[in-house]
Amino acid sequence: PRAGFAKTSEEHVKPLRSLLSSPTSLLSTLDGSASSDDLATYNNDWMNKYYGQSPLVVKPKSTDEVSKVLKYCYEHDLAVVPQGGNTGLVGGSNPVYDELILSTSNLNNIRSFDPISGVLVADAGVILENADHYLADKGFIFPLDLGAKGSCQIGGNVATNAGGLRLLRYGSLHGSVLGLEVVLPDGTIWDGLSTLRKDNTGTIGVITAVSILCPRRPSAMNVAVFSLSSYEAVQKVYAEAKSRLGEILSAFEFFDRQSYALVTHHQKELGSERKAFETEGDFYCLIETAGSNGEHDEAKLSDLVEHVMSEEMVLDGVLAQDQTQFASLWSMRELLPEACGKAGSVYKYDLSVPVPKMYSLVERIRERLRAGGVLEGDGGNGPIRAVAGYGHMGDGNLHINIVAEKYSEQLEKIIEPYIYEIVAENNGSISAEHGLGVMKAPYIGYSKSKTSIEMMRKMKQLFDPKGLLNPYKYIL
Ligand code: FAD
Ligand code: 2HG
Ligand code: ZN
Repeated sequence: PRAGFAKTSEEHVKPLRSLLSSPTSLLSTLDGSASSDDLATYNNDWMNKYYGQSPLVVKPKSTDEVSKVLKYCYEHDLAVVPQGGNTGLVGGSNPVYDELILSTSNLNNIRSFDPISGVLVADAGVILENADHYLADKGFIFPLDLGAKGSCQIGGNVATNAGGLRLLRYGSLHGSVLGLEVVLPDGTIWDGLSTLRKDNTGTIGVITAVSILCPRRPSAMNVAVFSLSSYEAVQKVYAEAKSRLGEILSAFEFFDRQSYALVTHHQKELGSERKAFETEGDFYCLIETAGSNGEHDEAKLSDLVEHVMSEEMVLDGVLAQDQTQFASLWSMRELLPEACGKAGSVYKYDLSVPVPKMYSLVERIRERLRAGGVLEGDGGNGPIRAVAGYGHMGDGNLHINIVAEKYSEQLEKIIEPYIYEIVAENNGSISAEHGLGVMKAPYIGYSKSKTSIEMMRKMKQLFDPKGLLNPYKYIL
């Protein structure tokens, strides 16, 4: 039920607008400055699974404005949801009831870049792809890449500690975060931009700027995709890739036949050409190399390709010959969330499981759905259309996307908490990289001990004593 916060009502519109330098920085159905359709983009999530009811969005243009808005909300007991690009996949970025939405979209300046140290200081609302393009011009790279790069914002990335496609190379994003500027729930601005720390805030403050250590952009990159006959074969190729590519291995992703079918269909609809495999398989893996000497890297990758082909570890392989093919091979993996979304309503699970056991979870979920009478064979026209398994093999991070005809309580009950039980059985985590949000708040006990949860609760209480920031999420 809705907690006892004040209602986000009309009386707050004028005072809040007066805190903002531009009248267009406040959108509300309460004064007719926006329609409910205008607000739907902010209220609804990327999957169309979570729908908020907020009548008010503020889009401050400076840290100072964020501070004034939060101070006002604190004094008037208004709950607030910070929102970046709204690409989160666990319902964390949307209101549950009428919480005010504080969007960081208008905080979008790059503040500084030092080409000697590689330190980038930028506003939280800078879109990830824009930050990376800016860095590319200077020979640097953002130490995070993910399929949502065109919309997600670096503040949102840091708040969720997003993992992404190159964690294998650059490590956890928090390892690259040198500092943050944060506005606390009562409006206090904490300038931690120049200090060396790797802490994130998420629900205990609004990140307004980040300082990030960016590596040099590798001058030579290549990618290969293989089709394989079994998950065991994927593991063998992974071991070979690690030993034969060593320091130039920068990503190792895998996906199954069901994922491949969905993405192939989606790419056809998009009209994008892609080199097909002569022999398709039950599994696919994508290997990326990144280094500083093209010839050396190519020799290593060719050696790997030759080896896995001659040892019949793979069925077929495609190696990118140019930049266009590089992007097109990557798109096979990057477009997977979108491909699943186009095929139906998707139940997404983002799990950490020991690599050898990873795929058995996908099989167990399929069995469970078949036993429940909602999945026939591999899918098709029943309530469940497909179960796709893919993920960041190198990070032990499995994504299960259950594509349903529509979201229903009956389906959810078949899947949850069963899926979390089998994760706990395997000592895994129910949230590898996407966070807990609304979706997993009731299930945190499957991955965290009572003591850890209590510590998190105390931290939250310390920074946000009124519990105004992003309520109903994360910890209940
Ligand atoms: P939002 O979705 O707006 O917010 C996410 C959470 O962060 C919310 O709880 C919100 O309240 C909070 N938040 C946002 N901004 C701030 C701020 N400035 N201060 C405090 N809190 C804030 N995730 C991965 O980890 N790896 C992937 O490979 C990956 N791929 C994706 C691919 C696609 C196609 C999509 C749609 C999503 C993917 N994600 C992935 C999910 C991922 O969490 C987000 O894409 C991204 O990190 C969220 O950034 P955002 O700006 O959209 O944040
Ligand atoms: C990815 O790895 C993202 O593509 C999204 O983390 C995963 O949509 C998903 O389940
Ligand atoms: Zn992922």
